[in-house]
Amino acid sequence: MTTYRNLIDGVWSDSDSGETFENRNPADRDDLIGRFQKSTRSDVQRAIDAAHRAYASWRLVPAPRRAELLFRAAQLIAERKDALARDMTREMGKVLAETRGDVQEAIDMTFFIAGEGRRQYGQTVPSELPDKFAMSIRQPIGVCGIITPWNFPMAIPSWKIIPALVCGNTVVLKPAMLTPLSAVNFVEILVEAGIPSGVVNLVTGGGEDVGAELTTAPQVSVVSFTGSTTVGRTVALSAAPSFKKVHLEMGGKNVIMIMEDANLDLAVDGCLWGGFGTTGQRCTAASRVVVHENVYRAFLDRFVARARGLTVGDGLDPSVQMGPSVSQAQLDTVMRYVEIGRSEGARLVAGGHPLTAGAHAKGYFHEPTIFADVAPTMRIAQEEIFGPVVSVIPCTSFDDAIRIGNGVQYGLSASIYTQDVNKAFAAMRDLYTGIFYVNAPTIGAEVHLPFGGTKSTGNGHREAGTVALDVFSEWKSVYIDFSGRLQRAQIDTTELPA
Ligand code: UN1
Repeated sequence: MTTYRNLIDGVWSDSDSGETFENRNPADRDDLIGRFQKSTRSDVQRAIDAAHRAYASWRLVPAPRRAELLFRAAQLIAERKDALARDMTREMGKVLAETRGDVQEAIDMTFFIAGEGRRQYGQTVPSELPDKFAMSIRQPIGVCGIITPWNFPMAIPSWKIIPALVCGNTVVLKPAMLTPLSAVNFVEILVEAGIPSGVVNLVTGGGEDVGAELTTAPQVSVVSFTGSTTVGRTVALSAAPSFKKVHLEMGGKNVIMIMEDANLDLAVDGCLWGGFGTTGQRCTAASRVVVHENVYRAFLDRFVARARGLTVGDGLDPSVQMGPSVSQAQLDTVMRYVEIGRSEGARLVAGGHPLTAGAHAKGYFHEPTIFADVAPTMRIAQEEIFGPVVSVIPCTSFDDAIRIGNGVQYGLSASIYTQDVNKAFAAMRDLYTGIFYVNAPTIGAEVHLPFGGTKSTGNGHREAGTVALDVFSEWKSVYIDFSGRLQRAQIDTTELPA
């Protein structure tokens, strides 16, 4: 059994605490994956100091040269995709096909953003004055504190770290305590690709120590966080006094709207994949399905039959379709919401129980669960559960569906199933979310378009796409006067020569 270390200033080192924590397989608690450093605020401070020192030279490396190292990293991830995916399934439970997808997102993001090493476009504009040049350039910001969740243990670190690096920043990464191995694997590859010492640092441990230090330390200029809305609020509050740039990517309660003209087979497939993929543990999960009353019964019967037929088990087994919840705490949350749904009067039509016998005895398994006849105001239709629980809500019209769809505090992703192009476009315009799908579920965003949400899902920033650079750079406007005389800008234009 391996004890993994923090990476600080290019050295894999033990925490000052002398303590470690365990990482176990959520499909089999007996499977101990490794021990990781339970880090202190002093460890984080050393990592921040290292990142701060490394920034002085990394920011001056030409962006195309920085990108060369990133291209090399993408290549290495691709070569090791299978082993990385297996480690990830073992530490967080989602099925191998999905962890391969997670690693692939890291590959795609790294190649895509490395390309930005040659494309950090600014603007060149005419000056108001003669013999004067005007332009804007992107500048790196400094040390970035990166705080990542367990549900996409390699993809999300890559979404944040790679754009931070290509812009010339340095990084301290705090991965979720449930998935530190994928973070170590990712950072090891960055080191192997030639990223210099101190440019990327990794510190494992809890939010109250590692996270708190990253969000308050004066030398950290940017914080990028993906996780729950509750923790996101804490991050924003603790980063506010030092005016850090804060990027938050938080909860979702995403809706699939099924209109009466929808292709129901397609819709059922979409709801299964959107609702139960990653065991429902995606911020983009389709946890609400709003169905037109005229097709409600037909849809529900098929959806329930298919959900009951899903094979739940260890994600390393290729015949398994849905893995465990990531932890006991997450499973407890799922069970608590099943109770809440029952007590609110929703009709439990599939699942509803943990799976504890036989092959399921040692993991955090739960049946794919569907509540029908859910009222839009019920807690199971309002609150993010982050588990395999889908609420099906009847609606009477297109307008009713839009109203229900928008009637939550979150705004990440939404989808409509319809054959009517007019309804599709109207819904695309009127759903107040950051991502929208037509005839596809709410999950599966691609790396080269912006990713993020409205309302309590985010704070106005986006990651992925070329706009990812906006979080990790700031603009400098540059004026070069080569006239050799004093020229006064913003004078009354009547003073200009005829
Ligand atoms: C997340 O759930 O935190 O669009 C990210 C998707 C994936 C990313 C999900 N590409 O579902």
